[in-house]
Amino acid sequence: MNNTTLLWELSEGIALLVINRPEVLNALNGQVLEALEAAFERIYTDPEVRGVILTGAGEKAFAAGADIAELSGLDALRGWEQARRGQRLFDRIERCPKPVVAAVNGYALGGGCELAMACHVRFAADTAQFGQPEVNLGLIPGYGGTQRLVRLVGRGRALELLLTGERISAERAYQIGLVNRVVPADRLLEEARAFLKTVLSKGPVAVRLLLEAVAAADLPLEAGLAREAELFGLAMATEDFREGTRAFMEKRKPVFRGR
Ligand code: DAK
Repeated sequence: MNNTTLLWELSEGIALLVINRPEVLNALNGQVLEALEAAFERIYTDPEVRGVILTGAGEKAFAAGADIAELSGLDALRGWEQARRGQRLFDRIERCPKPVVAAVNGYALGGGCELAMACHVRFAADTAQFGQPEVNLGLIPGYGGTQRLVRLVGRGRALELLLTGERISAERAYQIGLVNRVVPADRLLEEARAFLKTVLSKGPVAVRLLLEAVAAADLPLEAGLAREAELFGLAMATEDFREGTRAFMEKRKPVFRGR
């Protein structure tokens, strides 16, 4: 399913999605968003896809934000519509039943940083830079940045980034909890793949239930705990759980079947 603005490669159950507009630092225009919508439609439904890596083409950028040329032509109503559409897409990425890793290979600014934050985990090249520079354009984030950044790094640090629009290094992003790992740029995809392979070696149903349970961490604690208990009960009803416990007692590796 190759589209020139979003490249797709499936290997060993891992879909590698590459935002492909390097001439404008992979700025997110309507075409990229549309291609991402189609890609996640497939990711949700295709059993061959078990995990996802999202990255940007070239060495400079993951995505340097929304396409400013396209953005400048929007009126209030179109802006609101686009915000809701983008938020739905980013929400779909965050709620994806298969693990999604952002491999941040360069600038992740504005909408690019928001896109990375919608992924389940973020690996950054040591050359990557992060920021929410919307304020420099007289804007505020419109793809969930004010909400996800606060949840990831805390209100004070989020406000520092949002109010100044300043860019921070991968190392600083790691210190404040914005990224999970910083790795040498030439090892980024390898490390993201190795992480996903580890996850994919676990019980597939448990992985899916974990993603669902952690998504409930946005609910009030009591509701989140109730969701955890339901999903825990569901896990106990699976063949994978019986196989996992039996394999432990028989001192062998489990063979999970995903049911
Ligand atoms: N959009 C369009 N083109 C971009 C771009 C962008 N975001 N970022 C870079 N480019 C283009 C440049 O214009 C340049 O094109 P040419 O001049 O070669 O034709 C080319 O990419 C290379 O960029 P530079 O020459 O500037 O490269 P440098 O290495 O010198 O600088 C930089 C790299 C990342 C520091 C710089 O390019 C830069 O500051 N870029 C803009 C960063 C930024 O402000 N991003 C936008 C943040 S605001 C919405 C929801 C969300 C959003 C918007 C709407 N709705 C719901 C409607 C999100 C908004 C944002 O993301």
